[in-house]
Amino acid sequence: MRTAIIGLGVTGLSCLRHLYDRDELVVIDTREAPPNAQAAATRYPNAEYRFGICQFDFSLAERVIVSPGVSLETPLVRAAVEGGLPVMSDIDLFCREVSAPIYAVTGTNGKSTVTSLVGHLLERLGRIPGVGGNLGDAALDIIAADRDCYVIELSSFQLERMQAYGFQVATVLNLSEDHIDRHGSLKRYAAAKQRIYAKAECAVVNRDDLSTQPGNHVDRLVTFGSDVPAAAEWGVRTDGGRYLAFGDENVIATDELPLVGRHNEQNVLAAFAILEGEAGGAPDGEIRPAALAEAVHGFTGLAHRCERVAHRREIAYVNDSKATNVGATLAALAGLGGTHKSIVLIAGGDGKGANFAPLKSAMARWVRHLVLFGSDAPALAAAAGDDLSVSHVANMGEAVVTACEAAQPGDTVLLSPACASLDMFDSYVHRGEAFRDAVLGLGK
Ligand code: UMA
Ligand code: ADP
Repeated sequence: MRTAIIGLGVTGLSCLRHLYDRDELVVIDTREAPPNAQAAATRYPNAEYRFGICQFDFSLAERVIVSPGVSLETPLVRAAVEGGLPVMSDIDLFCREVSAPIYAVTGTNGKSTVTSLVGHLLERLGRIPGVGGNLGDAALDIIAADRDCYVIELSSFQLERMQAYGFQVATVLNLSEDHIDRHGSLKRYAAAKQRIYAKAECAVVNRDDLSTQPGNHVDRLVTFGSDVPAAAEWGVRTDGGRYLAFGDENVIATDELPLVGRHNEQNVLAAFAILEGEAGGAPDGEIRPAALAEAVHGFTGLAHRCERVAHRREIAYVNDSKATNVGATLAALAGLGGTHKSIVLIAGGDGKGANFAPLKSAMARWVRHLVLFGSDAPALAAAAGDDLSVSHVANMGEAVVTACEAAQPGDTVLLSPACASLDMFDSYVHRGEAFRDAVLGLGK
């Protein structure tokens, strides 16, 4: 078969490796020098490479695998579609290759945390999961003979171009505005997320967010939410303490959880619900809630997600660089905000076309001072309104010094940008490291 692969990033390279001995391959990238050009040419010399082009004659190709970073609206992909070629994602190749159960996680926020936590829980329960996808390691790169199941994080970009479906457990954790610049509207973004449920055996649904319910029929539903759970549901009980609960069974006290913030309570509940969903499909059934509570210990959380990087002169410094949309920053403010305005918030970057207005009341409630940088700083300042004190700065170093000067003992300096980083940094990781370096540079 002659296959065209569009994009030579992490995904493109994984597809190239996977298909090299099977298909005749042409690898196309609109960039003159894509990141993996050298490695690909050395390792896979018999593939054809076409870089720095926006048009291609697809008449000899039989299918096209499009990397997630490439919009389906680009002239290149449109030409392939108009030529009648099936457009696929790396996840289609993955689903066709593996026979072990797949637990698939999407949502606007919490995907990486839940995917990693489900992997952690499975390992603690004696399983051998492969864990990856949008999280970082391409799905095709985590396939291994000894894996007895897979937990994969899926983005809306991967889902919108997937053809194969039928996950053992699928979940949309939550839904709020993101990637509007790519999808055009919240409706189309939500529709892409919904594709995870097609032919799924079990759906894990957030009772707090109706848009996470499957639009198609799914045989088995497991739910989680922040309310008191009914029988066989996951939720929160507050009788004599605060507990994550399964029906009327208190499973774990929230102050024993290894992750901070109310949003992370929801992430742990979602992970428990996924495990229960997967056990429902197993011939020998049941996972006991007490075993899940035991297994959650030792999970340390991921870097750049509400990560405390320093405590200096009675001020906490928290790196939430992965908060690349409004919903994530709202969760961080609600999770870390106390009873008064004790947060100095550093935000800004590329807002991806988002509406920042929902931040206004949360900032009025919890933010003492707002420090802004990046291309959407003016839009964030407008959303904050005239009552909040705001500083505009040029870079992360200035942002941290300004935030430090504005903070008072007992406060938290929080980097939670509500924006993508790419206007000023290579990635959210680079942005988070710049924050940490600047904080450590403040000295004792
Ligand atoms: N690009 C071009 N021309 C091309 C191909 C790519 O300009 O011909 C650009 C894209 O516009 C993009 C960049 O190159 O800016 C990377 O695109 P890619 O599709 O090559 O990306 P990969 O390196 O394959 O990484 C992708 C995911 N990236 C995106 O979806 C943008 C990674 O998620 C994921 O970890 C990886 O596959 C493995 O599955 C990153 C991400 O930011 C972390 N995801 C978004 C998010 O989480 O919000 C969806
Ligand atoms: P994703 O992979 O979906 O981007 P992460 O687990 O990496 O999610 O978390 C990214 C950011 O989203 C965190 O830094 C936090 O601010 C926020 N967040 C995490 N979990 C939730 C949740 N359940 N609801 C809302 N926001 C969340």
